[in-house]
Amino acid sequence: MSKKFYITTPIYYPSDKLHIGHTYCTVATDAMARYKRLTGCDVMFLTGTDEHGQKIEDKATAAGVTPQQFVDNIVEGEGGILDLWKLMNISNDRFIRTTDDYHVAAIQKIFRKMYDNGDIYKGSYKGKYCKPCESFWTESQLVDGKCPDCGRPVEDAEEEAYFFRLSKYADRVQHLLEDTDFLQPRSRVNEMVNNFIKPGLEDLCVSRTSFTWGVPVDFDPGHVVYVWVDALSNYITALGYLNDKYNDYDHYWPADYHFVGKEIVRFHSIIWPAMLMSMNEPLPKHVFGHGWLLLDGGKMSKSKGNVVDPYILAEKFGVDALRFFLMRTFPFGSDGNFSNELLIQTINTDLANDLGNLLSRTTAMVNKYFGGALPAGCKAPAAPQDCDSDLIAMASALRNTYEKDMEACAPHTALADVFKVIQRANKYIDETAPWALAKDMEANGARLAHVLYNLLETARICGILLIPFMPDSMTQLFAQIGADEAAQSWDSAAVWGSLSETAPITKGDNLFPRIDMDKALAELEAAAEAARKAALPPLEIEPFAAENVDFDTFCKSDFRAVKVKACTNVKKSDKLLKFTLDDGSGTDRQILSGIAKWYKPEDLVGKTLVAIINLPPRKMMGQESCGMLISAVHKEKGEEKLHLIMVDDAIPAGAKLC
Ligand code: ME8
Repeated sequence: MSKKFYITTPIYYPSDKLHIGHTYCTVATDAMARYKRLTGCDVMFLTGTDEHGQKIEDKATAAGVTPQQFVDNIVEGEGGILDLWKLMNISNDRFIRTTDDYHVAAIQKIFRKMYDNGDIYKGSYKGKYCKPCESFWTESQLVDGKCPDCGRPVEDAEEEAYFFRLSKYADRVQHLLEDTDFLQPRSRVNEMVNNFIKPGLEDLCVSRTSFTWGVPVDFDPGHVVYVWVDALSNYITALGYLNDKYNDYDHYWPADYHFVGKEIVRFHSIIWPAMLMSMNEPLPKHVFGHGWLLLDGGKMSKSKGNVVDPYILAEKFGVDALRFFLMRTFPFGSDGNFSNELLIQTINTDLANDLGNLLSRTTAMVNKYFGGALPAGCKAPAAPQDCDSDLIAMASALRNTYEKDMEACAPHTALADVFKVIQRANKYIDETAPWALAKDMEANGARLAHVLYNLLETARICGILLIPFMPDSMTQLFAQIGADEAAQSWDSAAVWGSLSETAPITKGDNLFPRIDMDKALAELEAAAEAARKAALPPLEIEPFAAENVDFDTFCKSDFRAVKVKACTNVKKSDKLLKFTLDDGSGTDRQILSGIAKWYKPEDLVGKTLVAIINLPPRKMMGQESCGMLISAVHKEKGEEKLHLIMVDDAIPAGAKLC
């Protein structure tokens, strides 16, 4: 019976379209799943979407649709998550949505099970809440008073809530992290133990009453289940745990690997095992926390506006080249800086130059010198030379090192090893100079055939090991070198000489044409600009002022950077927000601004804004306003829209704008 292998990606928030950073983890999981299938494992590869929570509810409200309509569009709509995974050739066996009925019902049973086991109890929650991350934090966990994950301001929150006895499992979880290879890479263990377990693991708030878009607690329907309890459980509900939709929990669980980004390692390596301990279920074997793809040194995120669109890149460079780049370039456990230049450089060097050239030169020579098939007997040379045995030894040993790398979740190292052999093969062409041998076919024909056979065989072995990364391109490679099914198998990758001596060779298109860097960069910039413009709503701009203002008059206006210390709604006004501002003077400044329609007060705390401060104070709704906050204003479908001008947080309060 074949060995089973269960691997998962995180389930993605359908709050925005996905970017290349999200694609990174799914491609890595796909490569691993394909590798395991290649080796003969019975693989279950799960991905999906994490659709509940306040963030989604808020976004849906802003978009004027129901939360379900909102997530349906991002998951199933054109250019949505399902389309993206299809485009990227993701071979998941199952796809779970946390709004699926079977999952919702199973979550209610899971919650009740932990409650019945005495691990969930009712209490009242007071704490610091980060809305975008949907995470509660203790004072000591905050960094500079802000959310330790995303750096945004947190707010005080108190509500009646259910709690999970996470503290009860602290010792067992610490042992799991420190004394086993559960959490990888090893470097992540200290961070978890020192930052979260040693300071004292507190019980976890696992229900909410402040919004409704979630799984209701069936025995207390005013509460919805905390989104992370709902989300983490997907890994077992998708196998049929406490539901009848699927029936392979006993077969596939425990998971072999959860691949997750580093910022959600905490949930997967502390909360998730504790939940499973509470339910008396086996623990996953490994959690691997990969790094982030960075852009300009920071994490890509829609709110920062620095995302890279995988659709544009895949269309321009091909899906396989993009998949390859992601896996080849960035060590899986570390952060890596994404750039279009690096992408093009990698494609040109590894794919066009090294692999593409090896294949096109070799197949062209077999066609030119032997009419498309080598003669029988070419495998065994009359007089082997050092360079032959060197190449053969390297290629024959490759599968073993590659296997070790892949088993250690180091796809970047596995690919580096494959490309060392490809580079060796290209050097072998220079050393053996087939074109010189071809000048005297009578004397050198057998030697030439042997040289070309060695090259084809090297391409075949490398091709097999590249299947998990570039499946479609490798099908083309095998067609060009005439490798039959047996010669494409995992087993045959360890057996030198598996390619038939007389395999029919076709010279096809270069699998990876060279890319003109400057031209491609300009085209990408134009495509990104077009996408940015298309995403903007049609604007109606205010007419420009006809009259000039004289310079001295303008200079009298005192514009300053101000930091929002507090912001609240003004009673009985649906227009006004009251700001307490740091203007650098040491005394708080109060300004009232009519922007309540466009902003929630809590979202503005901590932001750096621009104010004109030398206007005469005036009273609004009985409160004094000393200055005015500057906004950009335009009309959208006839309706006025205001955007507060926010500037770099590095600008100190009180800095003068001139
Ligand atoms: O976290 N580089 O969903 P999500 C690398 N719903 N990986 C990145 C990345 C980047 N720039 N940006 C995002 C969630 N990711 C939860 C998961 S699992 C039970 C629930 C990765 O859509 C990120 O690290 O915000 C995470 O692993 C994944 O994309 C999904 O992020």
